[in-house]
Amino acid sequence: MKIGIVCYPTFGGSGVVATELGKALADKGHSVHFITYSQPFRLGVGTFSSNLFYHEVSFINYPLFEYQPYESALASKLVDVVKYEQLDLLHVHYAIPHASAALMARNILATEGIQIPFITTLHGTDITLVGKDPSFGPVIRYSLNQSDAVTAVSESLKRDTDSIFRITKDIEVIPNFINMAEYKLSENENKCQKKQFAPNGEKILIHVSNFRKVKRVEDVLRVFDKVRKQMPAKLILVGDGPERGNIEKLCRELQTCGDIISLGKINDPKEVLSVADLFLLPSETESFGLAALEAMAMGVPVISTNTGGLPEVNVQGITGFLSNVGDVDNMAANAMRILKDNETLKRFSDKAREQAQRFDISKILPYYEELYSRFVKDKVGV
Ligand code: GMT
Repeated sequence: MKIGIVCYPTFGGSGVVATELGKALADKGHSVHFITYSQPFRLGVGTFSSNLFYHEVSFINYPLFEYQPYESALASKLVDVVKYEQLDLLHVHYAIPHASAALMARNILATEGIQIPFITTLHGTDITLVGKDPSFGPVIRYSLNQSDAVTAVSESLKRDTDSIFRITKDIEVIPNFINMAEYKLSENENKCQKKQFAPNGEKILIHVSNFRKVKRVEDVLRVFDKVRKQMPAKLILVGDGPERGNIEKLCRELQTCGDIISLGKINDPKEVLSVADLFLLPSETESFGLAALEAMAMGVPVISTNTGGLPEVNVQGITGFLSNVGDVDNMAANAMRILKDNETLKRFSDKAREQAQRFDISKILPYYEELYSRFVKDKVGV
């Protein structure tokens, strides 16, 4: 099949899922065309594939445009790529504004006798945070109802979408995935070593996110502060974003900066995850929590909140623990329950990896291929 994938290229779970899906489809022989405003950051990571293509959406800079009309530029680019690359299907990740741009492209192409189905995958904030704002509501509802299929990355997101948008389209759940084969680093492959971060054998806690308010990174620092008062520990922060200033202020207040290592944005956090003992994800809301799954795949247990789709990924008392949003005391106590001795830590670590296996790409990719084949009946396979 020839598949067009639209996603956000920047750091964030939806772009990661879209890119990893594209790479896996390319490995199976499909031609995959990414259409977005800059190259998705994970596209260059891993092996090169002659089945992967990238088409940049460009637009003219005109003084009248205080806000760039990206949706129109994207729709026009989609029309162009579908026509000239003879795509069979478009798969758009994150509803805003990708679903409405795909709808516009489909309608334009129909006037020229070209039929192009489009599938919309919902990732979370496109529904639960930004999407439900009245400034977007009617367009999202309409473009979801007009999509040939709509998928959500968790049961929780499906429920949220149903209750917020009451769309008529049936939403299918296809959970996020991970390529477990890539989460086994051999000694010489791994440039990270525990002693680089924890020279005296301290336990290593880690948080990976885009440091937006929804991630509650301040809670990460508060949990770490409580753990560090009970055992020698270090905290690795991976990522960057709008909350950085507040985090720096808080670490000074708590006097923990000396034990916090901020690594900034990292394209692929596997290596650094491999040295961590515990992953912290105290988000306000999380449709799935791909960052937690990536940690679990590396055998790192998770302390998270119990919101959104997190209970579908992190299993209470088995792969980690889940607490109410903001309950940093409970999160710190749970962290201590895991870190208290190496035997317990090993048990949680093994179970985390075992749970991550359930989301291996080999189990999830067939759901997408089956979905595509429903709309590209005469072109099933490569
Ligand atoms: O969490 C973010 O801020 C990024 C966001 C995105 O769209 O990239 O992540 C969402 O999609 C991920 C992939 O499906 C999910 O794993 C995240 O849970 C979800 N984030 C939220 O729901 C807050």
